Amino acid sequence: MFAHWCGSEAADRVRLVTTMWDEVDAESDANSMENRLKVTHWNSLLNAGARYVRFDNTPESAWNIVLGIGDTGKPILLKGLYDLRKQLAIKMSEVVASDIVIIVMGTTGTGMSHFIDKLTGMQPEEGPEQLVSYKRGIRAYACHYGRRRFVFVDTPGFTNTSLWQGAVLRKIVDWLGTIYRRSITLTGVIYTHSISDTHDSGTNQSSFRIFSDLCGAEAADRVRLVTTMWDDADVESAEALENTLQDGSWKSLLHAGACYQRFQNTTQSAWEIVLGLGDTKKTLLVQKELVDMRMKLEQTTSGRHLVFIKTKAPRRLGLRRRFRGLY
Ligand SMILES: Nc1nc2c(ncn2[C@@H]2O[C@H](COP(=O)(O)OP(=O)(O)O)[C@@H](O)[C@H]2O)c(=O)[nH]1
Ligand SMILES: [Mg+2]
Repeated sequence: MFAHWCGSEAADRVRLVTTMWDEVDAESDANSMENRLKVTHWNSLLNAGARYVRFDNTPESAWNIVLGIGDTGKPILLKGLYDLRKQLAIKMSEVVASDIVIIVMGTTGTGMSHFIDKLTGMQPEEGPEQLVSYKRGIRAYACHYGRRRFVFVDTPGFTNTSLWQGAVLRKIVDWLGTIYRRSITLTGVIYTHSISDTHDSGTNQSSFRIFSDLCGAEAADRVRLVTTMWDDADVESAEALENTLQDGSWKSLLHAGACYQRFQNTTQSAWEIVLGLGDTKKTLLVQKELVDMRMKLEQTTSGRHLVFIKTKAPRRLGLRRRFRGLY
């Protein structure tokens, strides 16, 4: 993430500094860690012009590092932050079979995009588009962790009408079907649920049913059911909701092998959830139904209860004006 923020143009402004050398017991271990960092995580930034230095825990050492940078100013962090979303966004055709692909789904507003922002270091998106669930497409962001490339897939989220749930499901399923036709399967499917909601609402229940039917029991071990907004919630009612979900709507998917986790609104917590998935890949039920069994979306387990419209139907039916006020 740090490397992305800096960008390669400003790499010569960067000093990668190791600390705690005076606390090291076995110098050989520290040396091998130092070498490992240089050839793995730090490699691309060093190649682009960054310098590596040891800090000796003395004022002179600190000043040497700072003065060694010189006084050439370059926009580092702000430029990097501004551009990060553009830098990480990839097209569906750029996803490859060796990627660890993780899709995030849930009801709109439960923190799907925020979860991906925490993983990648992207700033939240601004503007009215953020509110319009149906109009948003599927977006994929690629970032490296260790030697692996992770692709996080952000979805528009389900809302409270069957019509829009169908439209969102179609977008998600088109994406999943297209990558599966290219032999790309998923490592993880994350479902976010806001724990600060006071109860398991009808919208949440229907979103979850679509989600669960889309994954299927065989791929359940790839699923992480994640509650968000713990820092915003009343703990007592949040824990009561947590129990209600685990003993109610979520029970059968958990029984089939899905895991339940709390998201603590930190980068570390997001990565713990993601890394806990390992790198096993599986085909989701809807991918088998669509591609292997050649079903139409309307016939699939997740799609058969929904209402589907053609993308341009709202204009033809004159519904667009009615819905404009709602979303
Ligand atoms: N305090 C807190 N805010 C969160 C958390 N997760 C998401 N949010 C906020 O909730 C709002 C909606 O999140 P967003 O990711 O856009 O929802 P999405 O529709 O599911 O993509 C944003 O303002 C987020 O910053 C969380 O765990 N804690
Ligand atoms: Mg979002």
